[in-house]
Amino acid sequence: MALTDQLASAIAELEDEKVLSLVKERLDAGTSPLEIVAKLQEGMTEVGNRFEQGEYFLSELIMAGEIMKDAMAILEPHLQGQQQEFKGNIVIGTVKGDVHDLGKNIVVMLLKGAGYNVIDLGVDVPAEKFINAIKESKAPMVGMSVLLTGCQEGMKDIIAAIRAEGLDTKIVIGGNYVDEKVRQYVGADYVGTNASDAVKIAEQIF
Ligand code: B12
Repeated sequence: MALTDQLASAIAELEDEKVLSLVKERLDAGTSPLEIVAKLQEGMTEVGNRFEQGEYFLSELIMAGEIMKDAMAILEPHLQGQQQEFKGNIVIGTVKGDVHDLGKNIVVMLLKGAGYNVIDLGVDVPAEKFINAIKESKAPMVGMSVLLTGCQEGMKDIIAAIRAEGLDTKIVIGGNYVDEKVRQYVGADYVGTNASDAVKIAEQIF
């Protein structure tokens, strides 16, 4: 896929300095931070494609991840709002076996910005950890991030374990490949493919 956007292509080419200066430039020009995130995500998808085709190796994946982290550090203050009072608790984590967290962290930032108290369990999160956090916080919503297709079965098991506890919480899955079909298969209540979906879904739940 040919990338037409300069920022998307800079991250795909792993041009760290160019990425950071373009992010700053666009913020200064008034581009919405979410639009900038979408371009970064587009570039990261291309990094993934190149990795799949054997053009990039693990070192390039790691490098792309580092560039993305630096770009997010610039964007973070612009993504978080000035909410004073919490609208409620949300538990979130990347499912067991999966350590991808850049996307999840953006979701966390946006939810915080929208006024929720987010309990972030980190990555590689097993069922018990989700269950304990939901019990403790009585969170009406739990978010699960997944990027590895191999972790789908594990996610299904985590959801079944939460349901078996009879907890009154809505389960929202999200990640790069999930869709309605995956949602039905794993037994989640909602599915989202970008960070603003998470906020829209939260508005419906709360
Ligand atoms: C960077 C990266 C890494 C980094 C991660 C660094 C980090 N701290 O996260 C590192 C180098 C560690 C890594 C490792 C691996 N990776 Co990797 N990685 C990627 C890459 C290139 C980008 C991911 C990313 O950060 N995207 C940018 C963010 C902003 O987007 P996002 O994650 O999709 O998140 C957005 C949405 O999905 C959504 N979202 C995310 N979570 C949630 C949750 C909720 C509730 C909601 C509503 C929404 C939501 O909102 C976010 C913001 O809009 C992807 C390619 C791709 N197409 O995704 C491969 C990719 C995910 N990796 C892949 C693979 C194979 C691996 C490894 C197995 C490689 C290896 N041989 O070791 C390991 C696995 C490690 C593990 N156990 O998890 C494959 C997975 C293939 C598959 N079918 O499962 C991909 C798809 C690459 C590819 N095309 O082959 N990876």
